[in-house]
Amino acid sequence: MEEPTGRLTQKKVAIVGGGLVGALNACYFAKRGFDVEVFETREDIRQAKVVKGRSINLALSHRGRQALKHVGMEDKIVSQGIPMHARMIHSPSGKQSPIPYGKKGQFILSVDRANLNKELLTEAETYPNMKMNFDHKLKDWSPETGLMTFTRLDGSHDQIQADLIVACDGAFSAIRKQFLRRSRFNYSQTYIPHGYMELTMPPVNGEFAMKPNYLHIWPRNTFMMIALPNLDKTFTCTLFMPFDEFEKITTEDEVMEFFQEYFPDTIPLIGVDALKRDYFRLPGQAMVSIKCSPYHIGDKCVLMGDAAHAVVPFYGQGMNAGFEDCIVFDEIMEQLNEDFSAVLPEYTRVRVPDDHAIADLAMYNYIEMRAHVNSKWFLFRKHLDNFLHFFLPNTIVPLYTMVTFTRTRYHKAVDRWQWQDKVINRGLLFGATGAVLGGSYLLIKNPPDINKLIIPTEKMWARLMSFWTS
Ligand code: FAD
Ligand code: EGU
Repeated sequence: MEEPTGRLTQKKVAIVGGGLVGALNACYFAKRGFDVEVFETREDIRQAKVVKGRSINLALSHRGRQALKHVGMEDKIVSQGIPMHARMIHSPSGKQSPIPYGKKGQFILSVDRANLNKELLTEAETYPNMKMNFDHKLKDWSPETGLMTFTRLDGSHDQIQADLIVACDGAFSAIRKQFLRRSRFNYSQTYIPHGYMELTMPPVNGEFAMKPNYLHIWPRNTFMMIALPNLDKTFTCTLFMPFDEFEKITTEDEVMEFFQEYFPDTIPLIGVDALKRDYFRLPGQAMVSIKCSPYHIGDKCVLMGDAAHAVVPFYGQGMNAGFEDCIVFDEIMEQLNEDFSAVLPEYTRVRVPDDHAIADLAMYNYIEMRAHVNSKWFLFRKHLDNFLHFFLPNTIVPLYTMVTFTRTRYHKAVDRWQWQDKVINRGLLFGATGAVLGGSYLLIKNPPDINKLIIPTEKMWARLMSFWTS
């Protein structure tokens, strides 16, 4: 068989984790001609009857799509997603207000996590130089030799050696444990006080219960719910709420009271019985934010996706950022001729500032939403953003636009956002100062007769009365 790159001895790349980022990375490394093996704890999800795991659907945007495009998967995945052209803000009274994401034709996609994972695994398997190993849980590995130990369900062990280990084993990465034992490795993790719970909204008479092409949002300060559409005409609603509030609700009646108070319009749509049942199916799930650096050890091992940077989901960017990691690594591989000893440090140098920036942005948005975002405030802020962008399209670009619809480096997007904020504030200050100065000037030039300024009480009353009655 012909080798894609014509190399005589292919280097062996082990990808640990066959989740979203691991499966995509398998395509990237296989495409370059490496001898690729993927090791995944779970059984093949394409054969599994029940797929457990986090969130059912995800918002896919530009960065993720670009990464899929590199391996020829964009069109296929996009065709299986549901476009969301706008957010739909639900007020407590049940009023719905759409706010577009951008110009016509700009949208994000609601994609099914399990389906996306399956498609990526199937695509990876089209490369003859790629081998999948399910039921392989990494227990330990040696940063010195690169020797990995896997355990299997039958209790057996497997030892495998590779030239490069690509850790895509998620937020609780087993590979990362060895990084933590080393000197000069920076690590921070923060659990936020909120948990999330997923609830399904079934179709009504065979149709979507709400308008399908929207990301539905119920912003209620500390409580928030989001709903994304699925191909089977259901919506997956994700309720975000502080853990202590989750714990306060212990009976079916308390569930109904809570929804009656905050999300009354969703009760008939989710259904009273379903709500009472599903609320107690699983406890609230935790969310963690993890930052670390460097992302590599020598020329042996590199962290990508959630293993390198778990972010809270309040920007819809976790998977998108992980997918972008794959492109960035691939670009550096191209520049540096696949020399791992040069590529790995360069990847850390280039990628850390951007992944840290998106982790910070997502956390910032969490704090902001929780502090004072109700539906009125959300509508106001998004309309203001869109308004300024409309009048100054080249000066003011909303942060979410840079994050969601461009490949502007995340840390550059933050810089630009801070600069824009200054410009906007200066603009307001200038406007206000101008008004005061201009007003003063006019007053000095045309000093009003002081006697005319002091209006007798009875005259004032007459004026007020005429104002109200006219
Ligand atoms: P994972 O998806 O966690 O995959 C890791 C894989 O490694 C798993 O298959 C696991 O079985 C395997 N594994 C773990 N340990 C081992 C081991 N020791 N040995 C072998 N294999 C192992 N992102 C978006 O872009 N848009 C969104 O709208 C969005 N919404 C979200 C909503 C919620 C509520 C949450 C929690 C997250 C959301 N995300 C979103 C983030 C997204 O889910 C993650 O960023 C993404 O799944 C990361 O992919 P990954 O492959 O790095 O990790
Ligand atoms: C959370 C959970 C609206 C899927 C952030 C917007 C999210 C998603 C927003 C989840 C919000 C929040 C943005 C997108 C997206 C908004 C975004 C959040 C998808 C700033 C499945 N967020 N999410 N921002 O602008 O840029 O619409 O679980 F409510 S998509 Cl929290 Cl664009």
